[in-house]
Amino acid sequence: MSYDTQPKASHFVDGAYLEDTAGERIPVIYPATGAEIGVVYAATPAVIEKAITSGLRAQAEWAGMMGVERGRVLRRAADILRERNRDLSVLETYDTGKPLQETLVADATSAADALEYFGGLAGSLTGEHVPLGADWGYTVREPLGLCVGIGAWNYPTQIACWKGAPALACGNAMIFKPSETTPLCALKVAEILIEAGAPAGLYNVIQGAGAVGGALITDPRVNKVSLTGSVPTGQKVYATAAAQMKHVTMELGGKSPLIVFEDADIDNAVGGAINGNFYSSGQVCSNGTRVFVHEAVKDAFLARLSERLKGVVMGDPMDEAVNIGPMVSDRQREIVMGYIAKGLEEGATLVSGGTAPKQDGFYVEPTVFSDVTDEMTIAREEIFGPVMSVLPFCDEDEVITRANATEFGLSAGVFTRDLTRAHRVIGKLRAGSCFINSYNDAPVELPFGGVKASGVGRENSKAAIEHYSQLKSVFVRMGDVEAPF
Ligand code: TXE
Repeated sequence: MSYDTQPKASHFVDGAYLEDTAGERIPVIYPATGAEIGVVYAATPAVIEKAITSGLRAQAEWAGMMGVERGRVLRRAADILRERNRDLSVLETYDTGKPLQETLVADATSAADALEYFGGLAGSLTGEHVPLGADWGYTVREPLGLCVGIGAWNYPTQIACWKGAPALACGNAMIFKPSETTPLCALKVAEILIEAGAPAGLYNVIQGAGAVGGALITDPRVNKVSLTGSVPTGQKVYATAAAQMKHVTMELGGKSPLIVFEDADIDNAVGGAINGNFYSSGQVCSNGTRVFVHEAVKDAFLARLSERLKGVVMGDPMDEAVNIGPMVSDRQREIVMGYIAKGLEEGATLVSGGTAPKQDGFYVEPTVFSDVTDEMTIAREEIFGPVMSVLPFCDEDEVITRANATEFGLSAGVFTRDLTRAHRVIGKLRAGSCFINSYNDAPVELPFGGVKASGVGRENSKAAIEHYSQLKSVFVRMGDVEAPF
């Protein structure tokens, strides 16, 4: 397949590609081969300044437009993303290594959903009238101003739009900094927004690692930061934002429980566990990596899982028959292999996988451990790779306590045919995004986000509007003002 992976320039600022090779060189590595397929340069102070000044100028113009006009631009961008889905999916695969089989249905399409959904909402963002006896008041929903989005490397197109679409719908401008590991896809989003009619500067993309992210969020002209990343980075970014009282949305890590009760449909539960551990080679923040399986069905669950694992096709992610691609980077492969070694060392039983095939690219086999205990490292820390831990349990109260015994609280899932138990258990699990008889669905209509260390705020749905706008309230006196003197 011939495809030009070298972007026209590193950044997209003020409506056009922009280059400044004085910044740190960032190689773009194709995870399936380890080959360098492009290069970008980290934003210099001059690039950052241009991103901020053009963003401020565009925001003033954009906020003055009618909501339906803003919405039309977003919905046009959604249409363009869908028309170019195949090209954008190929690029997503080059950027991340995720199989084309996945990227064709999960990345540009999900990004388009966000633009379409928030484009539709843009015209109905209103305040309210508040009667106050003879007087009255009203509220106005106003944009925050200039927002910064900082992305992780697992869903570069989706994250660029999950942050950009609600921000723009509310009348803000955004500067998006992709992860330095996957710099390509967000540039296409910026290009498409211009094509759809967004004013130059409204959605700028600049490259770089933590230093560039840090420079953006310490600038007093920036009003909000939305980060998808690890908990340690979230803590740093949140603290930096707090110093200037900026708004934040934090989508961070997880170590989520997926509970399979003895009355569950085992095939569906196995399907949920596969989706919640091996999709995108396990590089998904909401993954249900602690699979609690009732003792009575543990053997049946593992037997069916082993059977289904025969369907793994690992290899060239551009081959649409392939359903497991490489890790995003050599570093990530090393991190994952380190956790697999820890699992073996601490006495978990290896059911399948466990090795990194000796071939080009950063591959790790889908790996399942059983007899995992709550204290083991693989049951406590986010691995961010294709490693499933199966933990047996006997009793509902016991499994709820164990499921909640984590610093994280992003997601949780329950498989059972008992309707009341499903809702009772979900009600007691401390997690933001939950699933009953399913795992890892993320429709734009439902809020997405975590509790505890997994984050602050919500993406998607009407809830995201709260995180990209603020209310002004206005008291209107109809009579005379009474004063003490
Ligand atoms: O993430 P980071 P990394 C986990 C996963 C992975 C580990 C490290 O376990 O192995 O984190 O991945 C930017 N100010 N997750 O290093 O460091 C950074 O440039 C401002 C889970 O890629 O959290 C990138 O754009 N920005 C997670 C983004 O933050 C800063 C998804 C995330 O980087 C910054 C990704 C700073 N001081 C990794 N430091 C999930 N659960 O979704 C870094 N950045």
